[in-house]
Amino acid sequence: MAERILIVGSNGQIGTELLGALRNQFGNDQVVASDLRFSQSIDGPHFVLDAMNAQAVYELVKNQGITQIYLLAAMLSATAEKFPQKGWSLNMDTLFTCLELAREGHIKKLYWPSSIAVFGPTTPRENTPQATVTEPSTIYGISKFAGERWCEWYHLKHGVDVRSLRYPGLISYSSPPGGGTTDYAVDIFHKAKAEGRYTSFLSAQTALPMMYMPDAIRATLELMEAPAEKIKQRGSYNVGALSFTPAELSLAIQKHIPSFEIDYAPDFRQQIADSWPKSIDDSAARTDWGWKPDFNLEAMVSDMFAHI
Ligand code: NAD
Ligand code: AKB
Repeated sequence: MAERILIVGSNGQIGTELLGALRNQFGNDQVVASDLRFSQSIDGPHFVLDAMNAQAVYELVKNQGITQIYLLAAMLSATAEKFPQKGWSLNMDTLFTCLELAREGHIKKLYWPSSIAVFGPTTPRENTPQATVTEPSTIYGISKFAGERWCEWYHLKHGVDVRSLRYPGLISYSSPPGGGTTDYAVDIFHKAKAEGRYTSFLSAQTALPMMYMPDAIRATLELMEAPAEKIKQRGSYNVGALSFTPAELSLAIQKHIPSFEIDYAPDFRQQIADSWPKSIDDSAARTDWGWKPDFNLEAMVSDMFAHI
């Protein structure tokens, strides 16, 4: 049977790019986009769907003959600290709905992203291992960590084919980021181009793991295409690519815009960033299903300026 794929949360930073990549792979009509709002820019099957409405998700899956779901609807770290209960509900309830659809056999495969936010202040911060202390201090991180455990439980108890990556901060040009702590690394490009300067909400020396969106999309597709027996982590995989500070990113930007200036006004997101890893050990993903990033800092910055 041909695969028919539903993206839940297709209008966001990842969905915007994942939709095109999946449609290239599976064909336009085989990939169904859905989000809270209708997007004029999306061709092909596209529905307004509130992922909190489990019955509506179930009906769309049945009516559209969906075989796989990519669940991207979520509240990210900075916003979830402001709306903790709403963030918890959105992040957990939508996952349960999809895990149950898989357990009941309505879909064959589920992709659900986790995050470096599963780690916390007690985690080793350099080259953070796949399995280590996970005591997240944000609601977002707690929801991602709990979600990982539920994914593994559904796989072990019910054979659900659920797959996941712990994305680092993602950098892209097609759509704005959705309320995270790593958003500065996208905003800075737009402000550099438009105004020649940027005020960073993280301090100069705050190193965080990051990844350029083409690498993140390829990692996602490669994970989902890998034979099931190669997937040893049913919670979620560490995936690494880049690690840099705002000061280092600003130096890389100055190679394209020499007059670019940056200053620093850390806000509440600094505390979140300080609780996250600086760099990631992704050897499990490399060994199990062959993960390898393409973009280093210079290549990513050049490609961003070529597109924005
Ligand atoms: P985003 O905020 O840009 O997009 C999320 C989309 O979900 C939005 O279009 C929003 O309208 C939609 N949405 C929200 N509530 C919904 C609901 N009730 N029903 C249907 N749609 C709803 O987020 P993103 O950056 O694309 O992230 C997608 C996933 O990847 C999330 O789980 C996020 O935690 C994870 N992730 C993202 C990053 C990153 O840097 N972007 C890093 C790590 C993990
Ligand atoms: C965020 O900053 O919340 C996200 C993430 C790393 O999960 N970009």
